[in-house]
Amino acid sequence: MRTLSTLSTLSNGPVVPGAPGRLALRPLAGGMRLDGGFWGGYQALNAEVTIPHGMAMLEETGSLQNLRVAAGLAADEYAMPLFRDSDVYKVLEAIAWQRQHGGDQARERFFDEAVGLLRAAQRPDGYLNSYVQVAEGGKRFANPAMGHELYCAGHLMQAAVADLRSGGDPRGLAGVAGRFATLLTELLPGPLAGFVPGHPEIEMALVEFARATGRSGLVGTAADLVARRGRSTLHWPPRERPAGRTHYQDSFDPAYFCDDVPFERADAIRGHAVRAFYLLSGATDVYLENGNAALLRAALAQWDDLVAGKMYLTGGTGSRHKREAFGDAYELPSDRAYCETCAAIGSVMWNWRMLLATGEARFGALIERTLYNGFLAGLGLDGANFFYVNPLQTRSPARRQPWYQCACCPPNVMRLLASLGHYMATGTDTGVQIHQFAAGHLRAALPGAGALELELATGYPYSGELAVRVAAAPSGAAEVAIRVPDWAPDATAALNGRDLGVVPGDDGYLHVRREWAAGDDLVVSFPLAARTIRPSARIDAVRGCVAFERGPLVYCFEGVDLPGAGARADGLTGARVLSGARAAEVPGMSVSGHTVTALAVPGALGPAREPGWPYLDAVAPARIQVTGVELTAIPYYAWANREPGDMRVWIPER
Ligand code: FUB
Ligand code: ZN
Repeated sequence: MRTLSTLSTLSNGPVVPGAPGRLALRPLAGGMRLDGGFWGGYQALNAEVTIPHGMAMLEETGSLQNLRVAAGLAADEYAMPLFRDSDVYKVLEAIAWQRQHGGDQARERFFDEAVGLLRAAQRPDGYLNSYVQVAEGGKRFANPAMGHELYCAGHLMQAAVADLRSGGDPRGLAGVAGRFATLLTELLPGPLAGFVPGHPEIEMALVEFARATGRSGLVGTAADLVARRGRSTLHWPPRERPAGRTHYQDSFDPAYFCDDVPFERADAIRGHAVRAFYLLSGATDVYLENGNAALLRAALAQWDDLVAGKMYLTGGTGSRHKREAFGDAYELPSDRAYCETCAAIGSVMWNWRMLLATGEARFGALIERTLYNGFLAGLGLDGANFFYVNPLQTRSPARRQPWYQCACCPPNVMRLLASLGHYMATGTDTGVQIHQFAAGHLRAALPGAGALELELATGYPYSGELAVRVAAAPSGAAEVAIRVPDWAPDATAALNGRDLGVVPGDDGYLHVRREWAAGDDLVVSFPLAARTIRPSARIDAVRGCVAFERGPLVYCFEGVDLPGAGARADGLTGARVLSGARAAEVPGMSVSGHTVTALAVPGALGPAREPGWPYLDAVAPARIQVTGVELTAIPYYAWANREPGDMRVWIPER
């Protein structure tokens, strides 16, 4: 049985719940230190390339200038969109988390200068929003649906939490955030009593800020904001239109804002995907603090709805470009998939909270699927080019961009990668649970028994072996639990070379409980054979197609890998895999200098143009000449890093 008697050794990561009674698992103090390996490599790339790139882009694209203008230090036009401040906050958050892995003078100088600007721009009563101050003549909270003031305030608070937990000065960024939080505690119950923020984010931020500062009253403010939703007050265009404004380009109903049904009664995941995930994260955080079980019940129901038919194989979400929204169940077109990178990040953030709340392996499994696929595809292998949308099929060449006019995704990637070690493992009073597999180090304090310290070595996701070496052992027995992915039910484990003959428990974890000694070696092997995946027949868009996975990776085909690629104008259009074909592994393929295990799949290519029209009777396919080929699939996250071409995850089976 799991016990969490104390939170005395608090984590310094992004989610640090204060009420042990509501936690099945607790985050580890220090998280997992990522040392090299796949994710350590990405974290280093983030530190060396992605974050500095973000710092430069904030200057180049006017986000910092907006703040200078708001502070009265410069005169300029406001650089839209109106939530630019949030990009600054997310980069600051990334810098703060990254500080936990080693400081850097240039990053810290940037951080301090930005905090100086924020201080200068903040109004004496604590209000801060460069758009409202510069472009709206200071008219505050006039546009609840689209104004993003509390969205930006939430990102400010999350950045401040990261700073506080990474040794920052409590009077610095946290001072700025604290003054805004105080203003909100005055306004929200009073003049803003009917205000519902159009884009959730403030809810989880207030809870985290409460946890990090001890201002527990802010949890009530967050709970109130969650409870306000669901009365269909949010609408665009606004029901009461400002005088003189008649033309609105688009319209958004309450469901887009998750404002159509009170959270506690909502059992469907719907609306704008990022809004939905941020609200779910905030509501789960509120549950973790105040124990309102109706919030957890609704979150669980929405999770079931998500995985039952509103999520792509990659863990990506949002089937509709229009409104960046979830579609109906099984409405999962590959080519029109939106799958915003921020939605993948929001899903990881929420699933981590659900894992802490329930201890159930399915949440760790979804984090894994999303991290390796839907999320990671959003970052180029060079660390400085991004995708905002992550479809599962493109016909025309897709090019990654160094930044976006609406730049929510790139800095979101930065903050997740910088804090990633905190999403890997958890602890209880009697042991540790390893949910994600990475090379690194972790330390779990076990009350009254000392600490269990583990060194983890693995070539995951390309090797299925995870070696766990005990660096320091507690007194008495302790348990190491390792999540066993659904695709590896025949995982094996050996302790100090002796086969343990253990199988995963019904809860999806392999449990090894014993008195550990320093130097003990636990080696778990997950067989990584390539798998052919078939979609439910309910998903119209990919009926008759298959996809391939190996370990946690979803694979895709790129036109650039076709034999004679340059000469084929129709790219992958005529490509098929042979019915029942098995994929063979091709280790050591280089994709722009990044080594992957590719898959070779027996397939066929039709002619560049099919004769006649594309609706064939039963005998007609025989008229179409096909050539046998070996098709190459690479991990989906690595696509669009070579010559531009087409791509598909799902491919017809012949
Ligand atoms: O509205 C702020 C952010 O911009 C959203 O989270 C993204 O979906 C993008 O629309
Ligand atoms: Zn985004």
